[in-house]
Amino acid sequence: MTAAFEAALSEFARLIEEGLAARLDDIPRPGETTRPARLLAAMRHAALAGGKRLRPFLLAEVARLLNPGLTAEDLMPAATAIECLHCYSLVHDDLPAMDDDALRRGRPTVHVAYDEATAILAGDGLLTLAFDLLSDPVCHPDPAIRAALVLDLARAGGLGGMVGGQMLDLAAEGRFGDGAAPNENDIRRLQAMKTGALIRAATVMGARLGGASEGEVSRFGRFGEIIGLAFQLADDLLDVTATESEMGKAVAKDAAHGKGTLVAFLGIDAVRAELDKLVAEATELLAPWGTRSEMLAAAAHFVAERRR
Ligand code: GRG
Repeated sequence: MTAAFEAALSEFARLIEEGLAARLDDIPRPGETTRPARLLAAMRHAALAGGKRLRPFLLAEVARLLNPGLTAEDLMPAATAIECLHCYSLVHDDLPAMDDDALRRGRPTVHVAYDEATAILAGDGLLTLAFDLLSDPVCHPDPAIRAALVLDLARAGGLGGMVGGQMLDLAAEGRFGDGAAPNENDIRRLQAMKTGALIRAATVMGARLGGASEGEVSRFGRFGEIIGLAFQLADDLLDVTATESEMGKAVAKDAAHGKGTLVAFLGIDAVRAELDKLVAEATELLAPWGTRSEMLAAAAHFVAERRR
C-alpha cells in the first residue's frame, strides 16, 4: 500500500501543480486590473515546484470516499484553495520577523529570492486567492456549500486557528518577554491551532464536498485532528532526527530557538508510541468504509512515519 499511496500522492501533486499554475497566469480575471509581474513571479515561486500537497490530497480522498463519482477536476478549486493558504503560511513563517529561514522545499525562500516586501505581498496574494477559489461558483454549484467551505477555511486559518497558533508559538519562544514557559498542554494547544487546524479543515471540507451528513462531517473532523496531531509529532521528531537535505529546509531549529516541543517534554519513545495510537484511532474511524478507505489509512501511516 505504501507504494500505491506514494504514487497516488505524487500524481495528485502533479494535478495540483497544474491547477495552481493555471490560476497563477498573467491574465487578469473579471474585476482585476493587472497582475504585477514581480508579485506574480513571487507567488509562483511560493506555490509551484515543490511540496507534498498533503492537505489537498486529504481533501480529495475524503470527498471521493463519500462520493466516488467526483473527479479530481471537480475538486480542484477547493483543493488548490487549501494549498494556497498553506503556501502563504510558509512564506510568512519564513520571513525574518518570524522564523527567518533561507531554505524551503529545497529552494531559497521567497524573501531571499525576491525581497521582504514582495514576500509579504506574495503571501497576502495567496491567502486572498484561496477565498477567491472557494467563492467562485466553479468550486461547487450550491452557494450554501461554498459559504460553508469559506467559513471552514477562515476559522481554521485565522485568529483562533493557524494565525492564532503562530502567535502562541512566538509567545512560547519568549519573544514578548511575558508569561511563563509553556507546559505540555500549552504546546498541544498551540500545535493543534498552528498546524492541526488546517489539516482538520482539509478533511472537513472534503467531507462537505462529498455530500457528508453532519455526523460524517464531525467524524472526518476528528480524523483530521488526529492526522494533524500526528503530523506535528512527526515534524517534531524529524526536527531532531532528519537531515536538511531530506527535509529541504533547516532542521534542529526547535532546540536552537528554545522551543518546547512534545519530543522535548515526553521523549522520542513516548512520541513514537503516541503516533502508533493515533494511526490506530484514525484507521478505526474509517472502518465503515472497509477496504475503500485504504488510501486514507495509508495517508495516516505516511503522516506518522514520514521522512520528509
Ligand atoms: C505565518 C500565518 C503564519 C502561519 C504559520 C504553518 C505555519 C504557521 C508555519 C509553518 C512552520 C512549520 C514548519 C510548521 C510545522 C508543520 C508544517 C506546517 C510543516 C510544513 O508543511 P508540509 O510538510 O510542507 O506539508 P510541504 O512543503 O510538503 O507543503
